[in-house]
Amino acid sequence: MKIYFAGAIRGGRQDASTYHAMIDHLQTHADVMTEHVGNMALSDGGEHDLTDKQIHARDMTWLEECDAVVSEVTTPSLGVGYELGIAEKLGKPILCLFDDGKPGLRLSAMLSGNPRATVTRYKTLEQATEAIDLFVRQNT
Ligand code: 6K6
Repeated sequence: MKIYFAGAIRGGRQDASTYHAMIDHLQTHADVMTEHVGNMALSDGGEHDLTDKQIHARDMTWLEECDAVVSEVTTPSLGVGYELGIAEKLGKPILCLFDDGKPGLRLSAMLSGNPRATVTRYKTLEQATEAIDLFVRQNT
């Protein structure tokens, strides 16, 4: 199973270690196409090898090729929101994971009210990985 993992990059890297742990867990079940999202050395403004145009083209191809999308949506990100809109139109199963333990953050109604997305609010990484396991089982 090919998983497209989405998480904030220019939106902010404060949750990068959480993305890393989720990707590590996902890799015990599946092929994660976007492993770089969990790379803790990747900053929101860091150097990279590809132009923005190449990043967009590559990520759109991977979205078309994936079997499902898993996203961590606590840090708001234009790129993640865009990817989720495209994934919905492509008919991909979508899991959105939102850390409910962080004060002052509210999930967009475009996700929390979206019947095409499975939205899980978690407080511990264990709760998030349980939701990932269930989502993978239901979509394999
Ligand atoms: C490194 C530092 C700054 O930019 C980079 C390299 N950029 C990206 N590389 C790979 N995927 C990217 C990059 N920028 C955005 N994306 C995609 O959009 C990822 O799949 C993420 O899920 C999402 C993040 O969007 P923003 O708006 O938070 O950057």
